[in-house]
Amino acid sequence: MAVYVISDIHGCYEEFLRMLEEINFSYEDSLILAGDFIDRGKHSLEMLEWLEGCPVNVQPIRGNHEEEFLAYVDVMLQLDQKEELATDRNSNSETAALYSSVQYFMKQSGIAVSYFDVYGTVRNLIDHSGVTLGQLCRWSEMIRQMPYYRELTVGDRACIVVHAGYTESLKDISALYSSRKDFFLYAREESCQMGGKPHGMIIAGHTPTVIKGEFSYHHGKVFRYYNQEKDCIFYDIDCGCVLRDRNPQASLACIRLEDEKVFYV
Ligand SMILES: [Mn+2]
Repeated sequence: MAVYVISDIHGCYEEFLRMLEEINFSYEDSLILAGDFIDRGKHSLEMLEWLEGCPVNVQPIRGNHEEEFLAYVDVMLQLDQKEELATDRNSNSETAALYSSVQYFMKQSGIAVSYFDVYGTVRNLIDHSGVTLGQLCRWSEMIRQMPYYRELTVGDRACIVVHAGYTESLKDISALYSSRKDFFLYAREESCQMGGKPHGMIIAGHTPTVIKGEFSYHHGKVFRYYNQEKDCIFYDIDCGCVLRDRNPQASLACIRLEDEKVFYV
Protein backbone atom coordinates (compact mmCIF):
# COMPACT_ATOMS: atom_id res chain seq x y z
CA MET A 1 0.00 0.00 0.00
CA ALA A 2 1.55 3.26 -1.15
CA VAL A 3 0.66 6.89 -1.81
CA TYR A 4 1.58 8.27 -5.23
CA VAL A 5 1.43 11.82 -6.58
CA ILE A 6 1.23 12.97 -10.22
CA SER A 7 0.92 16.59 -11.33
CA ASP A 8 0.35 18.65 -14.50
CA ILE A 9 -1.01 15.97 -16.82
CA HIS A 10 -2.35 18.71 -19.13
CA GLY A 11 -4.36 16.40 -21.36
CA CYS A 12 -1.56 13.81 -21.76
CA TYR A 13 -4.07 11.03 -21.16
CA GLU A 14 -2.07 8.21 -22.77
CA GLU A 15 1.05 8.98 -20.73
CA PHE A 16 -1.13 9.11 -17.61
CA LEU A 17 -2.56 5.62 -18.28
CA ARG A 18 0.94 4.31 -18.99
CA MET A 19 2.08 5.72 -15.64
CA LEU A 20 -0.71 3.87 -13.80
CA GLU A 21 0.64 0.68 -15.37
CA GLU A 22 4.25 1.60 -14.60
CA ILE A 23 3.52 1.97 -10.86
CA ASN A 24 1.17 -1.04 -10.83
CA PHE A 25 -1.49 1.14 -9.31
CA SER A 26 -4.04 -0.95 -7.41
CA TYR A 27 -7.07 -0.46 -5.18
CA GLU A 28 -4.79 -0.82 -2.16
CA ASP A 29 -2.75 2.27 -3.13
CA SER A 30 -3.81 5.86 -3.27
CA LEU A 31 -3.08 8.49 -5.85
CA ILE A 32 -3.20 12.24 -5.38
CA LEU A 33 -3.38 14.29 -8.57
CA ALA A 34 -1.91 17.74 -7.95
CA GLY A 35 -3.91 19.69 -10.53
CA ASP A 36 -3.71 20.93 -14.13
CA PHE A 37 -5.34 17.90 -15.74
CA ILE A 38 -6.54 19.92 -18.73
CA ASP A 39 -5.37 22.51 -21.32
CA ARG A 40 -2.39 22.56 -23.68
CA GLY A 41 -2.44 18.80 -24.44
CA LYS A 42 -4.73 16.97 -26.85
CA HIS A 43 -6.90 14.97 -24.45
CA SER A 44 -8.58 17.28 -21.96
CA LEU A 45 -11.92 15.54 -22.68
CA GLU A 46 -10.53 12.11 -21.79
CA MET A 47 -9.05 13.49 -18.56
CA LEU A 48 -12.35 15.13 -17.53
CA GLU A 49 -14.25 11.93 -18.28
CA TRP A 50 -11.70 9.79 -16.43
CA LEU A 51 -11.89 12.07 -13.38
CA GLU A 52 -15.70 11.84 -13.37
CA GLY A 53 -15.55 8.11 -12.98
CA CYS A 54 -12.33 7.84 -10.98
CA PRO A 55 -12.08 5.35 -8.11
CA VAL A 56 -12.32 6.52 -4.48
CA ASN A 57 -8.61 5.98 -3.88
CA VAL A 58 -7.83 8.77 -6.36
CA GLN A 59 -7.91 12.25 -4.87
CA PRO A 60 -7.75 15.15 -7.30
CA ILE A 61 -6.67 18.64 -6.23
CA ARG A 62 -7.38 21.67 -8.38
CA GLY A 63 -4.74 23.58 -10.29
CA ASN A 64 -4.90 27.05 -11.83
CA HIS A 65 -6.15 25.59 -15.13
CA GLU A 66 -9.15 23.98 -13.41
CA GLU A 67 -9.82 27.18 -11.46
CA GLU A 68 -9.86 29.08 -14.76
CA PHE A 69 -12.11 26.49 -16.43
CA LEU A 70 -14.62 27.08 -13.61
CA ALA A 71 -14.51 30.81 -14.27
CA TYR A 72 -15.19 30.36 -18.02
CA VAL A 73 -18.22 28.15 -17.39
CA ASP A 74 -19.46 30.69 -14.81
CA VAL A 75 -19.19 33.50 -17.38
CA MET A 76 -21.27 31.44 -19.84
CA LEU A 77 -23.93 30.73 -17.21
CA GLN A 78 -24.06 34.36 -16.11
CA LEU A 79 -24.54 35.63 -19.64
CA ASP A 80 -27.21 33.02 -20.27
CA GLN A 81 -29.10 34.27 -17.21
CA LYS A 82 -28.54 37.99 -17.67
CA GLU A 83 -29.64 37.98 -21.31
CA GLU A 84 -32.37 35.39 -20.70
CA LEU A 85 -31.03 33.24 -23.51
CA ALA A 86 -32.55 30.06 -22.06
CA THR A 87 -29.79 27.94 -23.62
CA ASP A 88 -30.79 24.28 -23.88
CA ARG A 89 -28.24 22.53 -21.65
CA ASN A 90 -28.48 19.39 -23.75
CA SER A 91 -27.89 21.08 -27.08
CA ASN A 92 -24.40 21.32 -28.56
CA SER A 93 -25.39 23.95 -31.12
CA GLU A 94 -27.03 26.17 -28.49
CA THR A 95 -23.93 25.77 -26.32
CA ALA A 96 -21.79 26.88 -29.28
CA ALA A 97 -24.09 29.89 -29.76
CA LEU A 98 -23.75 30.81 -26.08
CA TYR A 99 -19.95 30.59 -26.39
CA SER A 100 -20.06 32.99 -29.37
CA SER A 101 -22.35 35.33 -27.42
CA VAL A 102 -19.78 35.53 -24.62
CA GLN A 103 -17.13 36.58 -27.15
CA TYR A 104 -19.53 39.07 -28.73
CA PHE A 105 -20.39 40.70 -25.39
CA MET A 106 -16.74 40.89 -24.40
CA LYS A 107 -15.92 42.71 -27.64
CA GLN A 108 -18.88 45.05 -27.12
CA SER A 109 -17.62 45.83 -23.61
CA GLY A 110 -14.07 46.50 -24.82
CA ILE A 111 -12.66 43.42 -23.01
CA ALA A 112 -9.99 41.46 -24.90
CA VAL A 113 -11.57 38.19 -26.05
CA SER A 114 -8.25 36.44 -25.35
CA TYR A 115 -9.02 36.59 -21.60
CA PHE A 116 -11.79 34.06 -22.12
CA ASP A 117 -10.93 30.39 -22.68
CA VAL A 118 -7.22 31.21 -22.98
CA TYR A 119 -6.15 27.76 -24.23
CA GLY A 120 -9.22 27.20 -26.41
CA THR A 121 -10.15 24.07 -24.43
CA VAL A 122 -13.84 24.96 -24.00
CA ARG A 123 -14.06 25.82 -27.73
CA ASN A 124 -12.47 22.48 -28.69
CA LEU A 125 -14.76 20.52 -26.39
CA ILE A 126 -17.80 22.18 -27.98
CA ASP A 127 -16.63 22.15 -31.62
CA HIS A 128 -14.82 18.82 -31.83
CA SER A 129 -16.36 16.66 -29.12
CA GLY A 130 -19.99 17.77 -29.22
CA VAL A 131 -19.92 18.85 -25.59
CA THR A 132 -22.98 20.61 -24.14
CA LEU A 133 -23.50 23.24 -21.45
CA GLY A 134 -24.86 20.46 -19.24
CA GLN A 135 -21.55 18.58 -19.45
CA LEU A 136 -19.52 21.74 -18.85
CA CYS A 137 -21.62 22.41 -15.74
CA ARG A 138 -21.14 18.85 -14.48
CA TRP A 139 -17.36 19.15 -14.84
CA SER A 140 -17.26 22.53 -13.16
CA GLU A 141 -19.27 21.11 -10.23
CA MET A 142 -16.77 18.24 -10.05
CA ILE A 143 -13.88 20.73 -9.92
CA ARG A 144 -15.67 22.75 -7.23
CA GLN A 145 -15.50 19.64 -5.01
CA MET A 146 -11.71 19.46 -5.37
CA PRO A 147 -9.71 20.95 -2.49
CA TYR A 148 -6.72 23.27 -2.96
CA TYR A 149 -4.41 20.94 -1.05
CA ARG A 150 -4.29 17.69 0.87
CA GLU A 151 -2.40 16.97 4.04
CA LEU A 152 -1.19 13.58 5.21
CA THR A 153 1.51 12.16 7.43
CA VAL A 154 4.36 10.27 5.81
CA GLY A 155 6.82 8.75 8.27
CA ASP A 156 7.42 11.57 10.74
CA ARG A 157 6.73 14.40 8.28
CA ALA A 158 3.59 16.39 7.67
CA CYS A 159 3.20 16.14 3.94
CA ILE A 160 1.22 18.64 1.88
CA VAL A 161 0.26 18.02 -1.73
CA VAL A 162 -0.65 21.25 -3.54
CA HIS A 163 -0.57 22.53 -7.11
CA ALA A 164 2.04 25.30 -6.83
CA GLY A 165 3.01 26.20 -3.27
CA TYR A 166 1.93 25.97 0.34
CA THR A 167 2.04 28.49 3.13
CA GLU A 168 0.56 28.28 6.61
CA SER A 169 -0.05 31.99 6.95
CA LEU A 170 -0.88 34.86 4.63
CA LYS A 171 1.53 37.03 6.65
CA ASP A 172 4.54 35.14 5.23
CA ILE A 173 3.59 35.84 1.61
CA SER A 174 1.61 39.08 1.78
CA ALA A 175 4.38 41.06 0.05
CA LEU A 176 3.59 39.22 -3.19
CA TYR A 177 0.22 37.47 -2.79
CA SER A 178 -3.15 38.74 -1.66
CA SER A 179 -4.50 35.34 -0.63
CA ARG A 180 -3.29 31.88 0.35
CA LYS A 181 -5.44 30.51 -2.47
CA ASP A 182 -3.36 32.42 -5.05
CA PHE A 183 -0.21 30.98 -3.50
CA PHE A 184 -1.62 27.44 -3.67
CA LEU A 185 -2.38 27.92 -7.37
CA TYR A 186 0.28 30.24 -8.74
CA ALA A 187 3.45 30.32 -6.59
CA ARG A 188 6.75 29.84 -8.44
CA GLU A 189 10.13 30.11 -6.70
CA GLU A 190 8.37 31.62 -3.67
CA SER A 191 7.16 28.08 -2.90
CA CYS A 192 10.67 27.28 -1.70
CA GLN A 193 11.61 30.70 -0.38
CA MET A 194 8.49 31.85 1.45
CA GLY A 195 6.34 28.72 1.67
CA GLY A 196 6.72 25.40 3.41
CA LYS A 197 5.84 23.79 6.69
CA PRO A 198 8.11 23.11 9.69
CA HIS A 199 9.32 19.47 9.63
CA GLY A 200 7.25 19.00 6.53
CA MET A 201 7.34 17.95 2.94
CA ILE A 202 5.63 19.88 0.14
CA ILE A 203 4.83 18.12 -3.14
CA ALA A 204 3.90 20.54 -5.90
CA GLY A 205 3.98 20.99 -9.66
CA HIS A 206 3.11 24.04 -11.80
CA THR A 207 6.61 25.06 -12.98
CA PRO A 208 8.02 22.57 -15.53
CA THR A 209 11.54 21.42 -14.70
CA VAL A 210 12.50 21.62 -18.39
CA ILE A 211 12.49 25.41 -18.61
CA LYS A 212 15.94 26.95 -18.47
CA GLY A 213 16.09 29.97 -16.20
CA GLU A 214 13.22 28.79 -13.99
CA PHE A 215 14.06 28.08 -10.34
CA SER A 216 13.20 24.42 -10.75
CA TYR A 217 15.13 23.74 -13.97
CA HIS A 218 16.53 20.22 -13.61
CA HIS A 219 16.83 18.78 -17.13
CA GLY A 220 13.30 17.36 -16.89
CA LYS A 221 13.91 15.41 -13.68
CA VAL A 222 12.00 16.25 -10.50
CA PHE A 223 13.40 19.17 -8.53
CA ARG A 224 14.10 18.66 -4.83
CA TYR A 225 15.03 21.43 -2.41
CA TYR A 226 15.68 21.21 1.31
CA ASN A 227 15.00 24.22 3.48
CA GLN A 228 17.23 23.76 6.50
CA GLU A 229 15.72 26.54 8.57
CA LYS A 230 12.23 25.00 8.36
CA ASP A 231 13.44 21.41 8.02
CA CYS A 232 11.14 21.19 5.03
CA ILE A 233 11.59 19.20 1.82
CA PHE A 234 10.12 20.77 -1.31
CA TYR A 235 9.45 18.86 -4.52
CA ASP A 236 8.45 20.16 -7.94
CA ILE A 237 7.31 17.09 -9.88
CA ASP A 238 6.07 18.84 -13.05
CA CYS A 239 8.51 17.46 -15.60
CA GLY A 240 6.72 19.16 -18.49
CA CYS A 241 5.14 16.12 -20.16
CA VAL A 242 2.98 18.29 -22.46
CA LEU A 243 6.11 20.07 -23.76
CA ARG A 244 7.57 16.80 -25.01
CA ASP A 245 7.06 17.63 -28.71
CA ARG A 246 9.46 20.55 -28.33
CA ASN A 247 11.63 19.26 -25.51
CA PRO A 248 13.09 15.73 -25.47
CA GLN A 249 13.93 16.04 -21.76
CA ALA A 250 10.27 16.37 -20.81
CA SER A 251 8.32 13.52 -19.23
CA LEU A 252 5.50 12.65 -16.87
CA ALA A 253 6.72 11.99 -13.34
CA CYS A 254 5.14 10.24 -10.38
CA ILE A 255 6.51 10.19 -6.84
CA ARG A 256 5.86 7.54 -4.21
CA LEU A 257 5.74 9.39 -0.91
CA GLU A 258 6.90 6.65 1.45
CA ASP A 259 10.38 6.32 -0.05
CA GLU A 260 10.47 9.35 -2.39
CA LYS A 261 11.02 7.05 -5.35
CA VAL A 262 10.30 8.75 -8.67
CA PHE A 263 8.91 7.05 -11.79
CA TYR A 264 9.06 8.53 -15.28
CA VAL A 265 7.03 7.82 -18.40
MN1 LIG B 1 -0.27 25.24 -13.20
